[in-house]
Amino acid sequence: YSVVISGTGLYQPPHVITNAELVESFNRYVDLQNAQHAEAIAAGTREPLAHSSVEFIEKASGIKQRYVIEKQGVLDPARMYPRFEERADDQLSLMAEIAVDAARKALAAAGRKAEDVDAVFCAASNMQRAYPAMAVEIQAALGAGGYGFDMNVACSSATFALEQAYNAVRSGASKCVLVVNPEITSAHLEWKDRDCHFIFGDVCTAVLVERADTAVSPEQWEILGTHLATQFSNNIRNNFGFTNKAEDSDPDARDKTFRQEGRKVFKEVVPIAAAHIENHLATQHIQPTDVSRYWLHQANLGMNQLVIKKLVGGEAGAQIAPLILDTYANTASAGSIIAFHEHRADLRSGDLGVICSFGAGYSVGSVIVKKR
Ligand code: CO8
Repeated sequence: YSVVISGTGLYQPPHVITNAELVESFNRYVDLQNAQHAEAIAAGTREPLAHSSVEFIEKASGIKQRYVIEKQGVLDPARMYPRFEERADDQLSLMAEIAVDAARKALAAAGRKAEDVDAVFCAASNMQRAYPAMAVEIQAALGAGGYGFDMNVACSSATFALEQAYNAVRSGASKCVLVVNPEITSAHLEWKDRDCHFIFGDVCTAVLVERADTAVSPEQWEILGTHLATQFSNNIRNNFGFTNKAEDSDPDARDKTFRQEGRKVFKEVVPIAAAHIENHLATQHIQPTDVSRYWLHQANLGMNQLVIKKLVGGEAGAQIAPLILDTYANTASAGSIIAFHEHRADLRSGDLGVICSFGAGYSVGSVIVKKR
């Protein structure tokens, strides 16, 4: 069967943190820490913490603000992480709640009802709990049929899930698959580390994938092919996990939240991503310059400019590779899907596009689409 993306949906959290607000609270945290450890710093047994700066953040990343589900806890210099209320087992969990919101929007865009869905893939860089799977809770909350499962390939979770959806529909096993990417990055980002405190934001995206011959959506994107690759690297890592307790490890240790070697990631991932896209397009006899739009992973402005330069030459103009990271920051797996959601209305029937993610793992996933 031919397969189309028939609708997308976006949940945008209610709170914005600007770089100015972020840096102001971070610098207050630094001053408090340095005052608290003044003796050790004076004795030379402890390094003082350094201030962050808005100029650095904007120059190094292109990020200007981020959306978060909860803001006060993040900006409280005595806390520096969000404050969520624990929910009872019979209440809808937070991850499911934002996924249901994005999913309903994608269903409406595609002219579908939840009962038309026969598979739900919840793909994100972290899951709120071990089990039952988030996808099964989302399936039940929507009233969808079939089955659901969770998957995690960090920043490439969405594109990897799109390949699973594409194959399920192409083979005839499923008719209509819902992919959701609830990214609550604010709860696993290290807000106390100036090297990374500005990088991430919260969001949820949803994509509906279905058989072309029965799709009813006014706007459809045929999936021409998908291509996934991974290559192990420790340069982006988070050691939080279910064995931590048994290892008697410190739950507040630095390795239990996001950390990365940003420079190495930048250097190593750009050539991998550019070559990956080029090779994938070649299998379909498409030149990189034949593609009208690249919806790239949204981690770093300079990174996307370099990937595009390698592919088509020149700078990454907003026309060929739109940016959303200035307003959303890095939203892990959801970034390329937000770009696709917000920047496709001007394309015409027959136009080609590539959705591509790259990040932790390392992992790269590309999806070639054509507007019907
Ligand atoms: N303010 C002021 N100065 C700073 C700050 C700051 N906030 N932070 C660092 N500096 C200083 C550094 O200490 C350094 O000083 P010195 O030269 O004296 O050592 C100097 O500025 C330069 O630092 P860097 O070399 O680190 O700066 P870069 O230009 O490399 O920029 C970036 C840092 C922005 C992190 C950049 O390297 C980058 O974006 N790299 C790509 C990273 C990337 O794409 N990562 C993938 C993200 S992971 C992912 O997408 C999914 C993971 C799962 C999600 C987890 C959610 C929580």
